[in-house]
Amino acid sequence: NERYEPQAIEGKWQTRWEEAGVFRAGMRPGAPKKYILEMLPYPSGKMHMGHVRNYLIGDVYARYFQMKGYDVLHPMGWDAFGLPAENAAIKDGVHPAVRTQENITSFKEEIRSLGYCYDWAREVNTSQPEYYRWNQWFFIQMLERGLVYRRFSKVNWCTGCLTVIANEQVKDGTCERCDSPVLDKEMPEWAFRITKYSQVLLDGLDTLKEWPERITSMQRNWIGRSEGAEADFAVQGSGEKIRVFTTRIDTVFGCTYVVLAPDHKLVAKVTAPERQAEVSAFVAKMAATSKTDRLAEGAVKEGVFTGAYALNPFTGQPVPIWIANFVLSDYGTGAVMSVPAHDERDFDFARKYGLPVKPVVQPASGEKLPAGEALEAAFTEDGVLSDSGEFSGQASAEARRRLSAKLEAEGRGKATVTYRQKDWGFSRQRYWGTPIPIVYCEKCDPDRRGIPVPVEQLPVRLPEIDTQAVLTGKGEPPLAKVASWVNTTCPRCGGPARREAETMDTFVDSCWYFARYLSPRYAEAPFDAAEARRWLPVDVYVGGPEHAVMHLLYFRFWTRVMKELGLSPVDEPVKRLVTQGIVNGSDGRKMSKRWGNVVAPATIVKKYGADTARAYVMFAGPPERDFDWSDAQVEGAFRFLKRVWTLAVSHESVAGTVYTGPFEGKALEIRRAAHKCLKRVGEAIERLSFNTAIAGIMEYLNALQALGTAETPAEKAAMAEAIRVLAVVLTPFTPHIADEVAEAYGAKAFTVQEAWPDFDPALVVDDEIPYAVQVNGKLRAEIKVSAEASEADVRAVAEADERVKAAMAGKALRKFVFVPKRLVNFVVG
Ligand code: ANZ
Ligand code: ZN
Repeated sequence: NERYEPQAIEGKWQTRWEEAGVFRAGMRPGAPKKYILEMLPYPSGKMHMGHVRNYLIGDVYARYFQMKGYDVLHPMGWDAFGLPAENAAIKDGVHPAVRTQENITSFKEEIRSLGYCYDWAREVNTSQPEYYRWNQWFFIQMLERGLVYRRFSKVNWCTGCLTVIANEQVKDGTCERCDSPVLDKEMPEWAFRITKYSQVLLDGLDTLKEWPERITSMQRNWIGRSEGAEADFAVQGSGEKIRVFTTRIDTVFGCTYVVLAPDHKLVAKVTAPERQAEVSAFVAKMAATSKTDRLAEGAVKEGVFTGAYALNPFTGQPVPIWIANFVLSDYGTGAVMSVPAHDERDFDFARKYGLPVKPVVQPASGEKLPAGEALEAAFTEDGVLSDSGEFSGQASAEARRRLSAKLEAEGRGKATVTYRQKDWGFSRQRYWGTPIPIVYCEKCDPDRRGIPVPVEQLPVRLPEIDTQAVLTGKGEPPLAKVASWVNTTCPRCGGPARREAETMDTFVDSCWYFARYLSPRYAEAPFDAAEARRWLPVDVYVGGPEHAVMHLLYFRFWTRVMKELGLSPVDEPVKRLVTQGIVNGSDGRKMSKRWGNVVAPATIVKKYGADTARAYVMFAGPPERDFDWSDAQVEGAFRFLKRVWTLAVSHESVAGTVYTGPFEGKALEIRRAAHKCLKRVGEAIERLSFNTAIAGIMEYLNALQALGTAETPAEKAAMAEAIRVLAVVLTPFTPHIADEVAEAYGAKAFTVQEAWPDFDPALVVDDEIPYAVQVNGKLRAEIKVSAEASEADVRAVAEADERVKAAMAGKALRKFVFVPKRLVNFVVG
């Protein structure tokens, strides 16, 4: 065909690849492996450009390494449980399973239309019992090891919807959906003890050398390790002690008041009778304010005095005990020693309520802070202690060590390490998720701690439901309404019992799916440990940076657990992480319905074909960078492929030319262009610099066009090779046109199954300097090497020349003569 018509060729190649099983992993057992993975999608029905880009990054890489001879694993699956399908069901009564299946079908069709190279034999769907039974299995293993537990925690309870709602849905104490009052309610929930791994997860970050620094530092902050001390302040006139947590025990002599969280358990005990009314009112007000609002930037600091006093453990001096909005009960010990001279927050609070300010750390510069109320702002840096008894004159760091040691020796405190990270509460009042495999039996388990379902009874399947009756969005968790399911028998006594009606957070599903791909139908365990030894860790993982601290932390935690369970040998799931940038609309705003700037992948594929869509998206910028959509550049990508097509068609008569050399003049130029292109594109792909790889191919195309038609047998043979090389370098990016061209030039296999040829080093050097190559003083060859080439480079290129090799064959080298920028001479005999 004279004209480039992608619609006429792309479907054909997709079918052929599929039928031939070209992308099956595990077919090259002795070869080195590459496991290339993109974050599995929530099947929302339609693909957007973010998906296109995400999958292309992995796809280009996967195709390239397949050509380099690797056994490549590149799987795809569905994060199929979750809220959108359930909310849609609440609206229109379509069962989430039905909706999800429809979405998967259409999403998969779109993936196919873009020519992605997935091993579909390993497809995983997290909403299938064969998958989620292993979530349940993990749950039970972790329960036995104390890594899963049941706790009570505060939730936002909407008195109208009769359900738990998220912090974001609470506006001024009322529900965003129905305007009813929202109350704090203590609810039981299931949690993973991820904090047991805080330090391990922190240390592991140091080994993740190929993760973006932005992501590892977000995880570091999220885990939030801080070294500090705990100290006991005795409550005056009572046997109680307030234990505070501080990172600045060196400031303890400057503590002028103590603050408890409003919900601290000692508040009721210490409050003086005459302060009772005011304190209770404040506590109630705080209970009605969400934590987010309490801590919001610029939130006013407020508090009340309890009427009680606590004794400084070092000075024995009494200081007033307050409660305030900015102290949280779930951080540290829920109690703070306040040092207004050295902490900004304490300083503001002291100013507002007229509490004393006492500097006890002086700047290391030797300058002296103004005393007391004259201090204009808190001095928050380390320095030298003053007015601190026997510790005066010590530097902050040293004082911290000594003060902590003293507390410890006296049994009144200790040095501590605290982490900001919280355990992961994972039970959800939803239908469309993994049932938690627990039953409650009043007889065997009066405290309702929960009895695990025996492993051999797994999976606990989601029941069939009357969608409209069960998925209403109101009241108890949906599964609690399914009497035939929720009522069961106790595995211990056989008496009546009730199932846990909450389901698991969908982040559980994505914690280990990368391992399920290794043996997706395995029925003995979540995955086959032998396969894990072959394939883990994932070599390259591509996804959105928005997952920095949830998914990307949770799956690191899960990987540690899988190792402890003897399932997998690795400490970390992923070697190299690539977080792709955003595709904005042509107006520079993130593509969104709201802005009306969305470009649907299907539209582009229909108009220009998948190869144009692929080439454009990969050319538009480095993977990690955002880019703005440009119709003009899409046109440009299409014109580029038309030129590829025209070039291939116009030279078709050279296909199959047999010629063995030598190559000189134009023929040599053609070959040099081809080998330089192989080198440049290969190196760029390995750096994930896909845009420069395509730029290299474009330059190559220009060079071939400029060289014009091939006339002599040498030129024809060189051109035939050059066009095969063009097909090779295009394969990762635009695989359909690549296979079409290669086939016309006599290829017997799919280009992706052909080896990515090694470039010939002699052909890639820059042509500035010609060298005469002599053997025993007789000219045997002329080579060209880069001006920067060293003596060793020139010698290597000369030795690699066929004619030089022939002249030296069977003889021993006696001497090597090197005349810079002129000639080399091999003296042999
Ligand atoms: C006295 C002090 C003096 C403090 C000083 C700081 C500076 P990070 O580093 O984030 O861990 N704090 C402790 N528990 C708290 C709670 N439950 N809610 C609010 N604030 C709390 O911060 C630890 C510091 O935050 C602690 O050190 C404590 O104030 C405060 F010159 O203690 B500091
Ligand atoms: Zn029982």
